[in-house]
Amino acid sequence: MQDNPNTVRIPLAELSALLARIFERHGTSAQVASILADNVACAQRDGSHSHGVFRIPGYLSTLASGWVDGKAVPVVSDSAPGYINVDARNGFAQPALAAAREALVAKARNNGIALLAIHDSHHFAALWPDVEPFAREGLVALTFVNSMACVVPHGGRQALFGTNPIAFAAPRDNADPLVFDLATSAIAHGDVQIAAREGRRLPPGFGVDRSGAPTQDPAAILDGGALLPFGGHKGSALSMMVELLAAALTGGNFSFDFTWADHPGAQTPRTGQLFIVIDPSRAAAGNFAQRAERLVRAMHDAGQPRMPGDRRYQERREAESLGVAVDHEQLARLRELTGSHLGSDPVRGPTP
Ligand code: NDP
Ligand code: PYC
Repeated sequence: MQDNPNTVRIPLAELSALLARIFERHGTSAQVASILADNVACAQRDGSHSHGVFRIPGYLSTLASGWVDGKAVPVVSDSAPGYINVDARNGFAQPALAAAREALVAKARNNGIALLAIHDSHHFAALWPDVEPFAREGLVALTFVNSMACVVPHGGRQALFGTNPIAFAAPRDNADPLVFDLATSAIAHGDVQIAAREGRRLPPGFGVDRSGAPTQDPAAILDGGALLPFGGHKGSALSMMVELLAAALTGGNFSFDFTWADHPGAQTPRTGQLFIVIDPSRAAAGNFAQRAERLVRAMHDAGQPRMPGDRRYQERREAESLGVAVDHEQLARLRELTGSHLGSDPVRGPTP
């Protein structure tokens, strides 16, 4: 695909190192910085634009507000043969997953299935990086995260649910895993912000303004309005399920439980995340990946041109050969945020 003329390409490792310096300079531990930097850099690499470098200002204003603890050390409790709880201690969700991941995989392999329940965590990212690696190890994984009250339940009058994403990953036979990762709202909040910034109107049925009237104006949704679930009552039911699994079950906040009012600048939801990991080698059929392959072939034969995840893998392959695409001005701002922006530009050469 032709690059936008304002885009430069930078190696993934360089982008990740740059982001890690920024996170650490703005109040995280080195370990948290490295985990978040990899997550954001990989989202940017795969073209997950609403959760790539676009999110850095939100991470930094949240850290500056004192709302999240960027140095939190998660506490992992082995509560049953197939059940792990993690108290993220008001830190980010990804370090909490990292702390429990090895034990979770061991339990899934030993028992056929295992569950990881994270609470008091902040998830400000795409979910696919959390599940895709499980599928690369031959496991099936599901995850659920609730966020902040900005979605009106079906037929309701006020925002209550979060944008509440669900991600799923399953191994294939000699192919990249099948992965879907979707908000249960008609559109992710991040994409509403991007549309507002670019002055684009949204399709009908995505949101309402502060008086509850339908609107296609993203600014009206952000200014006291709200989003709607995708697919009417069906998306609303899935969003309710996410609140139950990611909050009621984990012990984290519901999306309507917290307020940023005392922390100006805070943007990250302080909620919970649930993982279900299954070892398909324990199944009666025992040939899950081959059966997944048969399904994919049948879907292609039925006319579906691509599987969920395929667009990301395509962007990833391009980034692996050309570098990760980043807007030139955005990259300059990132370099300033490291406090040592007299570096070399991967495309334009050394800064004079
Ligand atoms: P999209 O609607 O862009 O995509 C949803 C899924 O559908 C993706 O897996 C995508 O695959 C797939 N897909 C899209 N178009 C097609 C197609 N034509 N054929 C087959 N599959 C397709 O995602 P959302 O806007 O709902 O979410 C964006 C991101 O926001 C997600 O990463 C989500 O995790 C994140 N988010 C995070 C929240 C949080 O609290 N942390 C809250 C809400 C959202 P592909 O990627 O290959 O296009
Ligand atoms: O895009 O809806 C969203 C979102 C919420 C929290 C992080 N991303």
